[in-house]
Amino acid sequence: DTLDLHGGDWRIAGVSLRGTAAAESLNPQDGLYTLLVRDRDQLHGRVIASLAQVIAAAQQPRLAREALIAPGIKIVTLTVTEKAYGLERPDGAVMPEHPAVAHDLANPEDPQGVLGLLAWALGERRRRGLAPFTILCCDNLPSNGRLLRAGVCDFADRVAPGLGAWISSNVSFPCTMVDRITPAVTQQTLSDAAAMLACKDLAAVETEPFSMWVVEDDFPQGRPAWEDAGVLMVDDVSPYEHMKLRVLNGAHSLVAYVGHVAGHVYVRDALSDEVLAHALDTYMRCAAQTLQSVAGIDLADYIVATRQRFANPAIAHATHQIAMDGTEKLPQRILDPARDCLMQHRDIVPFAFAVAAWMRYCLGVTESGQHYSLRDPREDEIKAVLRGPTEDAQSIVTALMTLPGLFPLELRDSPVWRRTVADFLRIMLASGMAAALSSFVS
Ligand code: CS2
Repeated sequence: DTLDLHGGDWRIAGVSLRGTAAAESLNPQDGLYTLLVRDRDQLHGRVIASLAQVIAAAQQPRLAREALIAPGIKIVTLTVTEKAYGLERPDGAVMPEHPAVAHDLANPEDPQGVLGLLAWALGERRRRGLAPFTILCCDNLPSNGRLLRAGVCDFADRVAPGLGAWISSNVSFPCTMVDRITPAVTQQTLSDAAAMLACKDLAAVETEPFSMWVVEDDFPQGRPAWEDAGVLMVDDVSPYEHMKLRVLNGAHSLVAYVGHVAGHVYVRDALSDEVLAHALDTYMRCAAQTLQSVAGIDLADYIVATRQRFANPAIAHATHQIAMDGTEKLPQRILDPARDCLMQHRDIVPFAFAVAAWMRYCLGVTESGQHYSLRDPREDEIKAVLRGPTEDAQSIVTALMTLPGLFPLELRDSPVWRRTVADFLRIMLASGMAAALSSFVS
């Protein structure tokens, strides 16, 4: 949008760390791709031309490294999902056993993961006397810039003592809050784009009309005039981040677990269940009570708008897509606000319901008997602790609550929290999700 308004010479060099599909589809199309925007009864399409090239780092690691040390690179943005970083929470220490981190600690000159590549590139830029780039994390992590700063510095010090301190004082890691629902691409995406363009576009993507970007304004090497395209450039992202993670993403995870287990393939189908929609409102109102006020936003309106976005009949957003990586998502979305409510003697019931739904999901079978993969990096560990009889709610709660590092201590130690979760889980197991939802909203 900014290029469209002002022109100029900013461009994006994309790097895929693992897959090759983006490079294979985009490069033969000169980086052009269609963005389809699906509204309730309208479909808009637009060809985006901001990508200069895409590098598949797994195939061309040298090209990826060269891109990162090119003098013209001013900003490195990241959208790699929560689990790709290999960072401990909340302090951002590296997880030495994370596969990409382990590889890069052993091979710092041939890095493959996020932390390894960033540390290598910053070290190299420093050695060559090039200004460092700004690192912009766009993933749904709490205080994403701060967390990533801690991780990159920790990693850098492990491979090049002193580099961490240099990064800490010379590299900026602004925090962000990015919000736009983006379902996985399907054949429908590609055929709608082809019909609109009268030619094939193998890199089309689709999204909803809503879009919100909030970015901490700390770009020592300069940046595009994003504010002209509606980005809120602020001093402190955290009120927006909490609002989004706790209200929108928390509710999204709730719908995903309840919906997937109950057989709703898409979020919009789940929302057509009135009791579920009501439960969702109750959940969001409770989560909103844990927030400070957010400049320019009426939280009641935000809740209504969020529900309407989820219900958008044109968006086929799979509950299983959102349900994945629960152990990475639960803390910032559901467990942190639950802990806050517990400590402040507020209502914990909606959070306990959401956690019970996640635990029910962890059993790996829908109510109609279909087995599925949890799509969680800790899937094996979850299966191992759940081995044995899974009819007993209390033992499931105990097993999952004691997964190392997942639940805050305050929740682990709270009999009332454990009991409330187990009570909902018991209803889910004995009488089903619909009965549990009714009991929650009654
Ligand atoms: C979703 C998010 O998949 C998920 O976990 O909750 O990707 C969500 O769609 C985005 O954060 C919306 O901005």
